[in-house]
Amino acid sequence: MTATPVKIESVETILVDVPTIRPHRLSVATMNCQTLVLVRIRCADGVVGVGEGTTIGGLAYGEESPESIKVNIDTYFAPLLKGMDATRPGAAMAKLRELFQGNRFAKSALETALFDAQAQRVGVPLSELFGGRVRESVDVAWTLASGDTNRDIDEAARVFEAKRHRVFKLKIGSREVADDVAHVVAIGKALEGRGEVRVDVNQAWTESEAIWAARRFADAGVTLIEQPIAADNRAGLKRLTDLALVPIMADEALHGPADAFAIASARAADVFAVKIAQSGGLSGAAQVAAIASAANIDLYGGTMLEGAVGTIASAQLFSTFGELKWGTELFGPLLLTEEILTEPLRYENFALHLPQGPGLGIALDWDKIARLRRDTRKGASVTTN
Ligand code: MUC
Ligand code: MG
Repeated sequence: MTATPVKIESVETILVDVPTIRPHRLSVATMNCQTLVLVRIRCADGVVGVGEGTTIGGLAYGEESPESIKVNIDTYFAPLLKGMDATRPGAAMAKLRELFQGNRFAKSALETALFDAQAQRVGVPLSELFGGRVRESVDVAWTLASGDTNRDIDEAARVFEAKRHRVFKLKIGSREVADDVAHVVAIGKALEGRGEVRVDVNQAWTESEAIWAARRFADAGVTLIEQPIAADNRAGLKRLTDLALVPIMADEALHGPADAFAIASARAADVFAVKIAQSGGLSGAAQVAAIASAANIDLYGGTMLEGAVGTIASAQLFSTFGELKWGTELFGPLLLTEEILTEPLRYENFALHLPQGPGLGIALDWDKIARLRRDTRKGASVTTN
């Protein structure tokens, strides 16, 4: 039996600027504000699906900016999608991939909205369209990125006491390597017995700097090093992985299934940071996870610091992975000063708990979003280094 087709009536893209709770310092940018890129797809049967295609630091992190995501969806994707069958997200996405190059974040936002709508239509949580849940919650790490060692220690102690996070990812790479190492070692000592310390260098180091630091991190008990060197230096990442000082995680090097296959074939990482946006959507991310699993590479559920929509979409997918050894970092909404849901996501006992409702299982506060959206408010700015 085939489903009765339902036309896609409209595709709307909304930029929402939300200040962060503190400056979030990465080696590539300092964020004082996050711009959420929300997509709303209305279908002829009255079902409305939402998605998110948020990035970090404007154009500092990825090839798409919030503005380019919006303009490309409005100009190219939306006119093509209008009139297509909303009950066939796979067919709609195949057409978009055939006609439009790149634009992984835009595609991810649209695919999420299509799957949200379809899951609502059939009355199941989105996770059920990806094989069903293996877990009802995902562990959530917190990123320490204030740029100040003591402030980071206080922040970690606070969220640990509140039973929110016990894994800490330290953003480094913008200072001298020796200063970064001292910062990490100091935080590791202060948190001993109260949390695990990992680092994310966001590509900032040379290979020799990474080897020097990895030796010290191994002694200091750091459990994971994320993307220490340039994304395109796959051979270097393999050499670091082969050194086996501290497990190496690929992040920026991983732009979907083709990269996953190449990195897995070369065994150039121990862990994959799977991100729905970087993978071009939920199904691309599911393929990345399948490749990792076939290659005995561990999984970590990554984020582009999305707000509630992208975060819960990611959680829905990550809940279906057979293994998720390194947990997730789906804390994006907790970094923001404004709540855009009528009921916030549930962070408890060091984990994000998945909702039971159909689709994404969330309800957006559209009045609040109307007040925050960029076209009704003065634009907030991103400071790059
Ligand atoms: C990244 O590089 O992993 C994830 C957490 C965070 O603070 O930044 C992001 C991006
Ligand atoms: Mg990273």
